[in-house]
Amino acid sequence: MTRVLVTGALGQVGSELIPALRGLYGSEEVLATDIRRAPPGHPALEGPYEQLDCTNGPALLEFFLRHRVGVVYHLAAILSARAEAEPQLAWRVNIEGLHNVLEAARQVGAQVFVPSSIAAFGPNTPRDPTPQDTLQRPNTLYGVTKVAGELLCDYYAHRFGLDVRGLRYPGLISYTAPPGGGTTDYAVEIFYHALQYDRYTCFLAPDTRLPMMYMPDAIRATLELMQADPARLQHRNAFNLTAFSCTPAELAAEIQKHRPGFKMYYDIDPVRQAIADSWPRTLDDSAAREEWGWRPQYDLAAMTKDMLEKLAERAL
Ligand code: NAD
Ligand code: AKB
Repeated sequence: MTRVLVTGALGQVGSELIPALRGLYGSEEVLATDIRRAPPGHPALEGPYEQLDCTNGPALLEFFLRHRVGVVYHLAAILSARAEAEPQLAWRVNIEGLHNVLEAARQVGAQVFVPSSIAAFGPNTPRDPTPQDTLQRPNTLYGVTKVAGELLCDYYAHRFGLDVRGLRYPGLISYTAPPGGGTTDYAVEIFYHALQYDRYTCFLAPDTRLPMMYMPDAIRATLELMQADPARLQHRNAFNLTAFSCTPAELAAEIQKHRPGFKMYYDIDPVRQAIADSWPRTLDDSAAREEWGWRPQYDLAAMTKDMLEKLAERAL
């Protein structure tokens, strides 16, 4: 039986990937880990859970050997806004942590999933739509670590034959765990504020268009890529992935269709606005569609309806 390790399992993605993986492989086979102690009631605690710091290479290798890890989903990271505030930490976690995971996986021959991001592009990249293979000169520390990470994954695949795959996630929208300090966090926060206060003050300008995706699509894409026939994968790693693109004003208008009293205000944060302005507005994900059959299921309208319904149910 394949034992599956998830790093950064308490985060926005891990909180939904863990139950999906346990549904596929069985609870005991999926080992959830994070640097933090898991809060009571977290889905990660419905099976094995351990604290594990991915920047500790020897501890990580010992974990791989002790549990005979066959697949690793490496989600531990520092996201864009926090990385600008703590660049040294972001380098350690995003680069040294990734290197430790790739080294451990190389030593035991494990399959690896590593997320990249729309942050791997920069202000000189064509933005509308951003091609799969194009100029990547990001000017954020998070983006620098994502490009370096993509290249490191390619290197391990070519040099050591490691089966390492990855997606460039767009901004992810979900209701299980809060986002971890990114630039697209507004698109999650807005729903909590809409339901609680019927108003939201957005830190990005109304016309800031960014690629987005509802978490069920992101989880399905992750599992589909990992199960895809390797013979069909020309890219393997760092696939562009998108579902829809929207601006804060468009998202607010969509929420107003369900909550006519909802009001949107703007108080722009120059740091996060500059980050967003350097990212793609729309993405060309035709490589993912052609090489492993990617198709999103949620557009802006379907995502908004489901988010509002699910959050309202949770509040009951
Ligand atoms: P998150 O910030 O919600 O979660 C990251 C988790 O990593 C946290 O639970 C944190 O405690 C943990 N962590 C931090 N340092 C660690 C360490 N040294 N060792 C072990 N764990 C550590 O992030 P997320 O949104 O779940 O993102 C997962 C991956 O997806 C990241 O690589 C991120 O860059 C990528 N991604 C996310 C989004 C998004 O919108 N959420 C978009 C693009 C890419
Ligand atoms: C962030 O805003 O930092 C993330 C991402 C798009 O990588 N959500």
